[in-house]
Amino acid sequence: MDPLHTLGKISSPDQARNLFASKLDSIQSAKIAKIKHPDVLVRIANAIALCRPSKVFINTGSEEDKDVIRKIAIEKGEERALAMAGHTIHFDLAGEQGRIVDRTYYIAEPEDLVSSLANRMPPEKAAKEIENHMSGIMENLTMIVGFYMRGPVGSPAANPALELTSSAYISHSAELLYRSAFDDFDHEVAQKGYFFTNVHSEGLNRTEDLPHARVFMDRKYQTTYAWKCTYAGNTLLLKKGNHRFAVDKAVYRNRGRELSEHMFITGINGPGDRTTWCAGAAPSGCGKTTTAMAGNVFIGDDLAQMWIAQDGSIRTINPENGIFGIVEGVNVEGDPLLMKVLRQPGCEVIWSNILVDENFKPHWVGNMEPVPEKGINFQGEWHQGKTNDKAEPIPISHPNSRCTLASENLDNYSPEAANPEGVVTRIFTYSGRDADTMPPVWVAKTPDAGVVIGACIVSATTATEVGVTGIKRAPWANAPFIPGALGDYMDAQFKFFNNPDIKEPFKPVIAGLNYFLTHRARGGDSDKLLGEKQDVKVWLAWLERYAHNEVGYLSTPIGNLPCYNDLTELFKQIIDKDYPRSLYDMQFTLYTVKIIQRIELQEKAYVNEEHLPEKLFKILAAQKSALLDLKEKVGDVIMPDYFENLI
Ligand code: SPV
Ligand code: MN
Repeated sequence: MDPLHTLGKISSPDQARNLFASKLDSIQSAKIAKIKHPDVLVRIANAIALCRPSKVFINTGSEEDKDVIRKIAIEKGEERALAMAGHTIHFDLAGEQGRIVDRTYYIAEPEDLVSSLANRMPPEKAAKEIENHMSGIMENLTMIVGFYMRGPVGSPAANPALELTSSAYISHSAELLYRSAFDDFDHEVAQKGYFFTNVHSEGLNRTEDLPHARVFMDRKYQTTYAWKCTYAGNTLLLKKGNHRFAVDKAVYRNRGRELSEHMFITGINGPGDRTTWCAGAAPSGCGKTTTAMAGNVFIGDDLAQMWIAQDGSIRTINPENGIFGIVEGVNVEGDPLLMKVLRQPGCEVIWSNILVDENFKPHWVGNMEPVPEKGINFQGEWHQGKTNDKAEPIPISHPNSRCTLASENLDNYSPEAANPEGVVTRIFTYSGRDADTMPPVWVAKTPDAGVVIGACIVSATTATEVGVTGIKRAPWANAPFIPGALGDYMDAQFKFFNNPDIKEPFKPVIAGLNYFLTHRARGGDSDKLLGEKQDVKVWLAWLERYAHNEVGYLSTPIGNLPCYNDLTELFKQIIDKDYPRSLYDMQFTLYTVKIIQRIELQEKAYVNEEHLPEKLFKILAAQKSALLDLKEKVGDVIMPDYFENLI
């Protein structure tokens, strides 16, 4: 049962055209007349019939249309102009500063296997909810209809998607983050045989409606519904809503041949003219944008879709072409190129949930700039020293405040981002927020061990989900977006990275990264990080050399670690820094008891999952037993020189 069709009751392109004739003015009618695919017309018409907008605007992605959208956003008050030309601010309600996981559901039949992390609702009940909340929700509002490709037009991994929303802010964001593809849409849908549909309305955009806000995702009909909310993670479902459908496609339709990941894509320059491409996963709010920008050439900071090409290489595309990035901690030291876009004139930026001062300039936590006395932020009026009802200081910006911009503004944006054939990707990294256990970088000895690194990411929780705190497991940093059983997803990872179609010299290098180790975890007495933000450039450079067999390594039970001499050379060459042996020893000493505890945490948690490949437990057991042997032989704490002496 397809709720959109059931509620909209439009079944044929003729019925759809009749509805357009009664709802659209002559200019919009002329635009929609160019779209011929019957399924696309019927889908749009059903959304109109359900939401009953007072006007419909067809967005062709032209400069003229984009201007109209920008103007509506300002007129409605969804965005306000800032001092810098092209910059605007959008505030979400104070109670909706992240994804509303508790109000997010998959529409699923009782027999469907759905992620154990997610809420679910049967189609009939979901249709009732949609009917109750979305019928007529766009009365007095304009529905903006956008046609997008998630990925370069013509790419085997790209997916067509409709974004139907009454929010000009969401439509404006979609224009910055995705490829508007009005002219190619019919053809792409005909080629692929499917498209995704997203229907959203902010309704009256009131705090009192937030308890009734919902996000629904229908995997069968590849349609999302969102109402009474505005945060882009809940409403711009082209992003994580459609990412979930792309995960389904990889896991259930193209298992072993395709992946859809919560990963950045960045190019690392090596000796000569070489660029080696790297895709890396990190949970939301763990510095993924910063790591992405630490490469030499940038493709994406959030999502990656990959497949195995005819030549035996793994190719990757970014379904997006913009950044919806967390701004907390973004500053000239760590993120000079991003700061240029944010602080120098000439770029279009939508800010959200930061502080705007009386000169209409945006400010945020961790920007290393002077803090203004007062302004307006995510919770309303703000002044220095302001506290909340629990007497806690209110920060100038919310930890999940964001900037939205098109990647073409970035000096290091690669033209390869537009290549439908994707980039040949050799390196895959997995990182979390791990203060006390794993070293800054380690490489899996086999593809299977690499899959297990992804399965075992742990992270302190971050501000991207409303109401979640503490430490949690973050499998592949993708778990919130895996619609089916985690075991099916894991099986797809094993099958992909072991696929015999991947040929030399394209075999993947799969690594763990962790730059959140603290002094305290290594015998010190502060929670300061070991090393600095920019060191990540060195870890990436070392992986780049490793991928080309240009460095040696220490072989340990958790994987291969860098040798001290290679790192000293790279620290000097890449960031002009001395790298003391004492720091190396702190970073790369293995604390066997801690690592074993970490393995046991994973074993305990995974035992309860359905469909789980046995391989995971075998690999974890083998690592554990090797660590126990070492502990027996050498002791709990194993310094790198132990492994150096084995070479
Ligand atoms: C994330 O939280 O991982 C994001 C933003 O990239 S959201 O759209 O909320 O998913
Ligand atoms: Mn993300």
